[in-house]
Amino acid sequence: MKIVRFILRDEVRLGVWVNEEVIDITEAKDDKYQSILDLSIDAKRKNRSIGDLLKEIITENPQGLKRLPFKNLKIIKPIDPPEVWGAGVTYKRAEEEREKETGVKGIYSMVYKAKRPEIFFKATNHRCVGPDEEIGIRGDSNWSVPEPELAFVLGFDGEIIGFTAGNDVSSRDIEAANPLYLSQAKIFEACCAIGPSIVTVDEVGLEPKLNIECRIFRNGNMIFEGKTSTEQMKRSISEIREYLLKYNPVPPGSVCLTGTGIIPPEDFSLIEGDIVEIEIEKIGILKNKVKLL
Ligand code: DO4
Ligand code: MG
Repeated sequence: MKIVRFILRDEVRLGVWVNEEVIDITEAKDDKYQSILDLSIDAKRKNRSIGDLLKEIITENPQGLKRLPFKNLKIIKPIDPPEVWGAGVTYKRAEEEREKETGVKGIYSMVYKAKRPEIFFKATNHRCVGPDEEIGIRGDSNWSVPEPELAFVLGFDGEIIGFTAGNDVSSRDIEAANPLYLSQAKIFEACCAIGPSIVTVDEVGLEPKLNIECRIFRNGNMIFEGKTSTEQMKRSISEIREYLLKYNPVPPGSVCLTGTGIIPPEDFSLIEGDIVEIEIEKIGILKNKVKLL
């Protein structure tokens, strides 16, 4: 099942996205379902998966739930993540390209091969945007890139409750100038996009094998297209989750991006007005316009 949030009459609503429609499940509970976390609490209480709970909600209320056309809805971030984290150099291509492009020798290969993955703090909710909102590129960078990544969503007790698509927008020249500048290359206004949906674990499992595509448009023309699959990832999701949570309490609803396997050519940089589309199978298309900060 795919869970989305949308705005209706100035109110945030929770829905299940099925084909071209969204089934509004907000009122299926007296005190309202507002996020996947509410569903995860009920699912746990009833000893079911979130997917089974959703099936039950939909079949028990066949007439009572409104069905709305997806294309007419203002879809927002599928969750407000208190924290967003990122894993890095999880694909061979990321190791090779970063070694080549940044001129910083050794560290990317070392982390690619090491037992401990690279995990970094990426964003807070207020730095994170949803579908059709603007992503930022830094005014003090001349080399900004999108990083299309599968992201997992944490529930209570550190369990993974679903997956979404993420854009780990990064300033490659700041990272290349000195690896100690990584936080500045990664964390800034609107540096992260997530959405459009959260696909539940019962639909894709805990180690999803999903195709990822990225398209970049400038003045209506596609100027970059890249593809990968999470099958190319060297690290497992459980490994990334394990290291993320080691001695580190991460609040429920937080999101972790799992690294990029799509890297635009070295001479490519995002500019204001570009449109970035990230499509992940079973999750949908995350589309954002670029804003120069
Ligand atoms: O090592 C720097 C960041 C890596 C990263 O964000 C990625 O591989 O996706
Ligand atoms: Mg990344």
